[in-house]
Amino acid sequence: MRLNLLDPQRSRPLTLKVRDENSFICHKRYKIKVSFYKELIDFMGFSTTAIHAGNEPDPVTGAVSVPIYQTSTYKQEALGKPTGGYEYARTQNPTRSALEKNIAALEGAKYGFAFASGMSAIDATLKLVKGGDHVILGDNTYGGTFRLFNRILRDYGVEFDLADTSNIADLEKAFKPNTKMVFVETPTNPIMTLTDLKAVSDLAHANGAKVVCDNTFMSPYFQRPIEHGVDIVVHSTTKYLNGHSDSVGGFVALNDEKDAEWIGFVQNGIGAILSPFDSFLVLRGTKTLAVRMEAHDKNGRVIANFLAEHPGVQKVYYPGLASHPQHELAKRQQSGFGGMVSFETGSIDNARKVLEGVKLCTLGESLGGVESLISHPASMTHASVPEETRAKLGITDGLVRISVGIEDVEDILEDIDQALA
Ligand code: P1T
Repeated sequence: MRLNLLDPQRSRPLTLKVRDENSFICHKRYKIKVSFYKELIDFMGFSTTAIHAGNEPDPVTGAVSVPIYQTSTYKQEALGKPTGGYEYARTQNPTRSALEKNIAALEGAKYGFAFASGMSAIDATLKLVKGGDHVILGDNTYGGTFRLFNRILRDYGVEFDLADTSNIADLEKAFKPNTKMVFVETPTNPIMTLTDLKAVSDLAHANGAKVVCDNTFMSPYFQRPIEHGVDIVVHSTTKYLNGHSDSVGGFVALNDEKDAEWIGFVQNGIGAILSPFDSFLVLRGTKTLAVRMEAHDKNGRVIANFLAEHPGVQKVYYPGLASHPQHELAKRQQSGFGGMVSFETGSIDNARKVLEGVKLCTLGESLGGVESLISHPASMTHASVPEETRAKLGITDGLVRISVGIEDVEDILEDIDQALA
């Protein structure tokens, strides 16, 4: 038999001729059974995978960086015989395919699909449910996710209820006979509440429902939801995966073949695809994901600790603080805490002083870029969430969110300090 393996440490897929799955091959001084090697390649280091998975040198020119295949269609040698296997760029594009392999590998998923935005990736995932199905949505997600359910999907007959997915007893009560999906974000935007992914996956699966996790805040560098039992991972690649605030995109990663087939069908059928240029940018971004996430995490911890001691700050939301109610879960489920920090200033006036007083941090929506961004969730990212829900969750008018960048931390600290003064 011929064995095709994606070995991220090699420049092209490894093709071996072996007798059968019980044959032995040599890998790094060890003799390993073929069946076992397939598992082993999943254990390549994260950075190696980030730099090499999907990033094979161009077979025609040898270009080390995957080119931007800026084309809408491909020549067919004869009727029904596309030259390189590509037919039309909505369906497939080599730059996008490279990115899809890359992020799927980082999430430990077999299949990956790149979309035009995080919202279109979430929307495509929700095409796995139909009118009459019920979805449980975490009660604190990005405002746009709530808006998609509340203002759009509801009109197509998709039922949903909000639940505090950090509380398993609360979640258990939300299941109905027609519940097909549980959608969670962990940590949540912007309150940084965690959901125990293993516990939620066990409960959902026992009730015949799939679990979707929005992994935007952690990125696969700090959290790999599929390893905890989650079925589908979604991302806004606009944030950490791209990392440079210059591209809008989204991603769906999953292992189930039938669901993957449907997501691929939806991606082509609806056409909310990531462009070749954006695919190139994100592919370039993921190469440095590990070093950027380490830097965000290091700076995030410093800023969170500084804010926790500041007399002008009433409360800090950051899972890396020992005072965070789910600090132990964060240590277990994540391998870092990241760069997102929210804090309570007590009033809209105090919040405004900080938001308008910063000089280095930029007031604006979004997160996950190399530059520090500061925002006001109540009037910006979560404006579409009803006021009473916001109040219940702690998204007050005095809440400020910082996406801590990777500038020199002393400079970020000084900036926030002078704005709080
Ligand atoms: O903006 P877009 O790429 O469509 O991604 C939507 C989205 C999905 N999931 C999470 C957790 C998000 O935070 C977002 C977008 N969030 C912001 C724009 C923000 O400032 O929080």
